[in-house]
Amino acid sequence: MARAYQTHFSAVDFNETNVIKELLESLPERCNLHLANSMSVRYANLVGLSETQKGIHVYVNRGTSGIDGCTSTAVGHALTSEVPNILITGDLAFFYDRNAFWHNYALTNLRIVVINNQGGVIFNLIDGPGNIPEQEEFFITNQKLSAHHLANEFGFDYVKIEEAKRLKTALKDFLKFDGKIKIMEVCSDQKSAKQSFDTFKKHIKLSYES
Ligand SMILES: Cc1ncc(C[n+]2csc(CCOP(=O)(O)OP(=O)(O)O)c2C)c(N)n1
Repeated sequence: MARAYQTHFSAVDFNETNVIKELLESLPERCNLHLANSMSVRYANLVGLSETQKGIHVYVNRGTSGIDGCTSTAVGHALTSEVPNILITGDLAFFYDRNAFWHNYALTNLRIVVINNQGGVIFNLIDGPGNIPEQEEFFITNQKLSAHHLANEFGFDYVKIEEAKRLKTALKDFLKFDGKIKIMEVCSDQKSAKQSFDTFKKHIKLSYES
């Protein structure tokens, strides 16, 4: 696995797996990490945290697998905990649960990373739904919303990431806990997400075979 990791991440590409890797490496020493369904938790599971990252508590409703309530859970936890709370979510899970922000409490210790590939990319990446004619409309559910509007509406800080060059410095800034809820929207697309995930799986498979 370590070899797969090295091979896969030696290229400085901009794709969902690379973003997750950079983000997990940048997490503060003590924090709560919330992972939405579905690719957020799958990516994080494959990329993993390092042995030295001992103060990070990971939360995910993987047993029930709903996209409903992933944001609400992170919001509730942020309201009741002292440490930073970081949520990684896809666009459908994020917009589906937007009422999580409709209250009057300040969320100074919450950071949200929205991987926006304009649909539920999970259904492009797994066998089964990937091969049927209704895939686009009923499984992937293509959509065009931007988290920028939501951030404006609620008065949150917002940063948009579209290339690898800005990612590291943007993450440093984003993860400073300086009193305001922040949203980082990572612009992705179905095609590159599929490519990077397939390549990552290939590298993992090869590392076990050789
Ligand atoms: C309440 C609910 N409705 C539908 C689903 C089925 N479902 C599982 S993952 C998913 C797509 C999630 O899309 P997104 O949040 O953009 O994440 P991505 O797949 O891109 O990682 C859907 C609709 C679900 N898990 N829960």
